[in-house]
Amino acid sequence: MTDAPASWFGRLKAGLSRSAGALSQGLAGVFGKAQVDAATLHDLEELLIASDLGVQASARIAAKLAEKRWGAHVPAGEARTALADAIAAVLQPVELPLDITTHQPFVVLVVGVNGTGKTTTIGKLATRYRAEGRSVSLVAGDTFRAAAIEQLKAWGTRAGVPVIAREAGSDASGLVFDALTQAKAAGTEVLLVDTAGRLQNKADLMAELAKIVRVLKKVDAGAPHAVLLVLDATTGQNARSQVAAFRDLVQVTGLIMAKLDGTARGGMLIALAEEFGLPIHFIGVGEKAEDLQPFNAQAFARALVGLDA
Ligand SMILES: Nc1nc2c(ncn2[C@@H]2O[C@H](COP(=O)(O)OP(=O)(O)OP(=O)(O)O)[C@@H](O)[C@H]2O)c(=O)[nH]1
Ligand SMILES: [Mg+2]
Repeated sequence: MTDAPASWFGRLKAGLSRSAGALSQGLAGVFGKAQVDAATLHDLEELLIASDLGVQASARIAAKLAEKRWGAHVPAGEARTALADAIAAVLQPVELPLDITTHQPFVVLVVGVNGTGKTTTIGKLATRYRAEGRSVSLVAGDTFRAAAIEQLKAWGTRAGVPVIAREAGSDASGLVFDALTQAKAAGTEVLLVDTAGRLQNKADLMAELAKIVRVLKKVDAGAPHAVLLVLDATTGQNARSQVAAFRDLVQVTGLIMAKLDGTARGGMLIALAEEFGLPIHFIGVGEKAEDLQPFNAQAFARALVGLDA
């Protein structure tokens, strides 16, 4: 994207304003009235629901704004700020950093449906942890496609970290078993395991993922120490079924929302926070290594309603 603003916040804000149901645009109409009354708050609640926030979170946010007892016209900036604060309050509980210092090697299994941004996210995480001076290894657990292995190797080269891989078509569980054994012996601090994308309703592929987890536990009963589900922020309601399915099968411990710089449906993140309460560790706002940011509830809420950082 050549017209993308330079800062990560700018890319986030631009992405969140780009989708058809963007909240920031709809707000001008809702808060533009002379009186802020019950009807306005009803309209706001409808707008929040239409912007993918979900019925429960939308009701909670509207109720919080009703407490303001605004009488006459409220300046747009004040209304947006109050809304951002109410949204941030819903998101605050899931703003939880990923602590990779509790075990060694700390095994991160990255899962999700096809094309959400798993491999890219691993590359970004590797870059981040390397910059912190940690020893990192990547595991090319997507053994289905040669291109997937090459993609991870390219990230490994860029980040300056080794990639443990086998030829395409190999058994992913066997590779993962050897990789963790090797990482333990080498004293690696962080092991990032890539997996093939799989639809949450494909039982055989999901069973294969469960097998990867079982095999990791044979080497280290506590592994994987984090199971991160990468979601594509341009996805709508299907994200809910992705979270439910992966959570039930491989005990997802946290979420990463990628592609928030695209035509992102950011309201979804709020619905997921309300429904599942899973930590949101990072957001992706671009394709480059530096485009992974720790999730910040306040910043996200402000960008979503169209305010500046
Ligand atoms: N704009 C943008 N693009 C992203 C982001 N994260 C990933 N992508 C792009 O999305 C595409 C898919 O990313 P991958 O990392 O290959 O996704 P994946 O989940 O590993 O895909 P599979 O292995 O095929 O399931 C690539 O073109 C990435 O560059 C992001 O945060 N923003
Ligand atoms: Mg991949």
